[in-house]
Amino acid sequence: MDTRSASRQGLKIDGQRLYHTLGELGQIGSYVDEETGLSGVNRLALSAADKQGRNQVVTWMRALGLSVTVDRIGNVYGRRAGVRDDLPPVMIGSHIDSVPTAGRFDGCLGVLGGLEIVQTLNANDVHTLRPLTVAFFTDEEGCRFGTDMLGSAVATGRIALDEAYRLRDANGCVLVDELRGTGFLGAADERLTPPHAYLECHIEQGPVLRSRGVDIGVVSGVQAISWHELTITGKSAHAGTTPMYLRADAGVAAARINLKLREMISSGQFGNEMRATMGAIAPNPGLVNIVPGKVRATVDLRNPSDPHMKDAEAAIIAFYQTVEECEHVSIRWRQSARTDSVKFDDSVARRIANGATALGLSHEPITSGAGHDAQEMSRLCKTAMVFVPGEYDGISHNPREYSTMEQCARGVDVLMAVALELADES
Ligand code: HGY
Ligand code: MN
Ligand code: MN
Repeated sequence: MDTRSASRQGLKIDGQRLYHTLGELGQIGSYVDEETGLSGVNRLALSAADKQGRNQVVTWMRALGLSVTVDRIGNVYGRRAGVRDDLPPVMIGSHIDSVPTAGRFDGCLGVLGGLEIVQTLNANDVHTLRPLTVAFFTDEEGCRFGTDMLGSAVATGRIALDEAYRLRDANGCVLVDELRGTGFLGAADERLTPPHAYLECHIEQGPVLRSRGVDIGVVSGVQAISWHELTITGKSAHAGTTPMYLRADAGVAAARINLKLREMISSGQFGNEMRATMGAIAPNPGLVNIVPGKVRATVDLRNPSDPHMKDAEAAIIAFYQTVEECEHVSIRWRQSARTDSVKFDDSVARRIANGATALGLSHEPITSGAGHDAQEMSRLCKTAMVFVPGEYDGISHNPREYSTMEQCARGVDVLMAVALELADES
């Protein structure tokens, strides 16, 4: 069968249908954000909302005629047969789990964009030489069980399945039990057979593309990521009667570490693109008239340079010791996530740039500030990403997250053009 049927020339997805599907999935786990009055999304990994979202996407996969496979870490693969169905597929994927204060685009654009491509190919009777697989990976965000890109890291061998199964959330819930509870503890081998290529379309989640008026980001790679979980233990004491010199204030210790991160960045000693965040700061008992005896906190370091990242990690770990001595506290810390910087495949990135040009879209190379499943998949096969701009400075992990229908449709049109090229490679 000729795989290059004429109908694929100038093929475009249905942007309205894509946007509608994004809105439908965005209703699952939706809540009204107090601060903005906007509808946010809370589909924490393996929560009831995530289960509902998963079932919805699997229903859409099956309605498109995809054969669905669920593996032992809950990754879901929807496969569209190729003329040469024996060949490794081209895979399009991302995630549908979210942070608790999400918008409706992060991750979902990549998964629903893949389904929109399948629907467009079906509608135009386009057959590809290679199979096409649309995937969503378990717990990309990492904010519930403490380590990001979990499903794709297990699929590509960076994290062992039993290590993933033992992870616990802040309430002590064990990952494997939560996975079983969603009904997505599958039977398929979690170690993925390398696809021919992997593509991911994602919102930029930052201000660069929109501020430059660029339609498409050709993602060259992802910066290094390092997460620490800190347990700072001091001494709870009366806020009024305890003299300052007798205190072991875990709250001050956490504050000093947070300020140190800011000083490290302004020093320029770790390059001028380092980013650091103390996202979680939970004092205990957390009451107005008690010196906090314990603080659980997190440190999130990002740096496009691996050597600078290593230096920054060494510097902040040394500072933990300084704070222990000065504030008379103890600090236990755990490396909860760690990935080196990743460079994507030049040939696929070039195809994305050429695809954008052929569609009359402007494009620029960009390094991803956020982590993505693509960085894990790049260990298995040639991989690259398509970024679309976001409004409101590209804000993300916030209900204000917003990309227009045109921005989303353009990204998925480029994704489809490149996927079709790669799917015809023998
Ligand atoms: O944290 C990240 O970069 C991604 O959103 N999980
Ligand atoms: Mn994401
Ligand atoms: Mn995210």
